[in-house]
Amino acid sequence: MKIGITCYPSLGGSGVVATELGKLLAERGHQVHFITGGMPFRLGAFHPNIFYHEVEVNNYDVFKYPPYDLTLANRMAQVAKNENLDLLHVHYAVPHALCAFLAKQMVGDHLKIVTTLHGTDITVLGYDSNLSDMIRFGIERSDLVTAVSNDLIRQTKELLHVEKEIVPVYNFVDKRRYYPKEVTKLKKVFAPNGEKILMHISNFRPVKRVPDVIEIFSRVRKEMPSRLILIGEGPEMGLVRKMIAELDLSDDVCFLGKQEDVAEVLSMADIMLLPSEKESFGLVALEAMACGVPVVATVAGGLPEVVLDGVNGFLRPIGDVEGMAKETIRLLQNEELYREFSTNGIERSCKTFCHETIASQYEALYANLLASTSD
Ligand code: GMT
Repeated sequence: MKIGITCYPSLGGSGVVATELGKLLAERGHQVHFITGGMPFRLGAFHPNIFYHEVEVNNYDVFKYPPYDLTLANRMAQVAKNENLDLLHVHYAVPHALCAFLAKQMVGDHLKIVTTLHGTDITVLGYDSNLSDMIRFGIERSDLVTAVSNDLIRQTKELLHVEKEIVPVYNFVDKRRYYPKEVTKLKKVFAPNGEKILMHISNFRPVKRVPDVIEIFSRVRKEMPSRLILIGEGPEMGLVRKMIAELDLSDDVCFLGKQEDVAEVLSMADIMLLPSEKESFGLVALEAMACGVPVVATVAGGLPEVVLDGVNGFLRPIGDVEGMAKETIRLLQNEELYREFSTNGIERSCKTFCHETIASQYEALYANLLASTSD
């Protein structure tokens, strides 16, 4: 198949999933064309089946708002025509589903549109009355729509009153890269006296509730020597730094900024903290599980479909920092329980979220779509 993929290329779970999927499809012999506003950050090494088409937005003085959407639609249509694409798989509904629809109008009905909903495209932007009708339209005009969790499907139907079938396809982790790595030396750098390492990775947006991470850490640190590693960057960083200074935690918190390859760094963690307010899936929780790290998180969105409470992590209500700190301490003080959770997480990541299984699922959906429309 010849597949066009569009996603946000910078940091973010949807971009990671789109890029990793593209690489897997290329490995399976499909021709994959990334049509994006920049080089997807996890694209990595050259592959003969992978092509990159940059969307270059015109910043002409007349434009108050540079026309990303129109330029993208135009580029999609160009690539679809020149490369004879079978389908465009767009990740994140806004504006990508609409751009794909426009490109299809330009190219013809033979070009199929697959849209994957990732989370905030529905759970945040779906509440904006300036966008909601457009999001519903984009979903309904896609030939196939998938979402990364059952909870996201439920929310999409409830919020936007979408009638169209939405197929659940979970995110995945590539177990050839994500497994518990030997990091004894590296761990000594961050926790020289055998301190426990708590970790949080996100885009530091308000929905991630990073201040709760700090609250949890400050409670855990009172009970046992521990360190907190924060990975990522975003709008709440200033607030987070201030809070860390005020609580006098600076000596025990380490900021690693944006990291491209987190597989190694994850293996250093003893616990992954994800106290989000909204989380359609929680890719970072899955990546942590694959590296043998138990997750302490909230009962938000699709997280309970990834992290099983009392099996490979603990889930507590949103904002329950006391409860999450208590469960973190319980796990860190009980070696047997910790080992069990760690093993359960690895097993679950390999079985339910295996990269091979999910890539086959997408492949089958594409093939059915193309077969059903060519009859
Ligand atoms: O986490 C974010 O805010 C980024 C966002 C994105 O679009 O990259 O993540 C969403 O998609 C990820 C990949 O499917 C999911 O793992 C995240 O749970 C989801 N984020 C939210 O729902 C807040």
